[in-house]
Amino acid sequence: MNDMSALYSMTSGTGSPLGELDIARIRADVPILRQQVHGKPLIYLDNAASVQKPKAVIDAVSECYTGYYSNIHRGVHLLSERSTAAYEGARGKVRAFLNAASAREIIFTRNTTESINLVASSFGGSRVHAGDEVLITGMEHHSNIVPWQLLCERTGAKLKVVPFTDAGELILEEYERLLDSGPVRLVAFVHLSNALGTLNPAKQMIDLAHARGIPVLVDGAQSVPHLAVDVRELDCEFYAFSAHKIYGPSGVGVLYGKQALLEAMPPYQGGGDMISLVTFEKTEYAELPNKFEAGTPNIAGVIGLGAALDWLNAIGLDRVAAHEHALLEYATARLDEIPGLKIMGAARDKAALAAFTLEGVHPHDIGTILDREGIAVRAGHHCAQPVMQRYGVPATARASFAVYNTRDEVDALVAALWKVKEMFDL
Ligand code: C6P
Repeated sequence: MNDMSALYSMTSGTGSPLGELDIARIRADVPILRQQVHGKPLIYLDNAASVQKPKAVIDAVSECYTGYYSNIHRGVHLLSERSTAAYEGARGKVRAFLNAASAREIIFTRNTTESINLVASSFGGSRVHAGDEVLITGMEHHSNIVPWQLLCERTGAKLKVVPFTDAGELILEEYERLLDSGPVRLVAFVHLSNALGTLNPAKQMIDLAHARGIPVLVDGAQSVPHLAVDVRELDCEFYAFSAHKIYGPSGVGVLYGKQALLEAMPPYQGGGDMISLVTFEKTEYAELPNKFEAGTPNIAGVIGLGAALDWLNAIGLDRVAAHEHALLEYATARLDEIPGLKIMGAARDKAALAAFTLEGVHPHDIGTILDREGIAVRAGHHCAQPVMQRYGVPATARASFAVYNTRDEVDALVAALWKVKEMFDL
């Protein structure tokens, strides 16, 4: 926590460490929350898809473009120096945020999806061969399935999948069995499931893989906005996330990778900024992290990510996690009051979201009717179709929380769901 955390200091007596005044201040920081939709105040509960942006982030992006924007790493002029310093400063903030050992271990990409594709292509392409196995879990987002399928198609390797229980918890005995049952070259699993809210036992899973000498990639797209992540404590080889889910701009992703591994991996893409010398005969690649950042990156977006991390750190991730936990507990209890509503995912360790079905109503209808009430939720398969297949449903409605959400908003959601039932005569 830094000095600004004193701004957010009252306790609420609702299980949340953030009092009403704190939440009011946090909400005041996020301009879009003052919008109306369909003539009603916006209640934004689609944070797992993408979170809304604090003014500090919007300002950082705008100040970059209005004050000092230029391309980075290239010019000797003042603007280029300033842009480079701000861009590399943001890399330093990400390093500190993840507690990575070095800023060289932080690669900027476009999003989580590209971070995972980078590893599948570069690490997978050089280390995974015919007959080898890649182990994922049954609750992965498509972004942590399809890149491995592509790799397996290319190499003749096999994709193995760890199953999970009806409650949405990975079956760890099966995980261990699969780790031992073939030549697994990489484990890739989601830290916090976007479809179930399950918080997987990342440290335990990484230790189990390491005991067998197997490297691990963690998909942190949903976890980083909700809990403090320490990559050195986790000891994972790779950790991927997106800026847009952690109060930053869209179009920026992060890949953390252990330095020795990144150094040994071939480049993912070729082009400008990732080289030290090019001739027609041969190219020498740049040092980390540039080796993996070909072409002009999203400069202002990266700087915006740095501002987002400052904003979140000022509140304190421990308090964010506790607030959202209290909110989820409250939401779960209130949603459970509605007959015919079934929450999908009841893991003991769960965070940030409640996905549900309502008997007799298609999730898309739920989403459309809630929208008319000013409430934004996501309805669909959440890019996790195998999870839907596991439960035999086509889709769910999902309310997902951010630090700015309140109990009143949960009450409004519940009231609107009662309206949905009335409309369908249920
Ligand atoms: N999930 C959701 O509504 P990108 O699109 O690359 O920023 O993130 C992909 C991704 C990867 N892993 C997990 C666990 C995710 O939840 C997501 C994005 C959004 O759930 C959009 S589909």
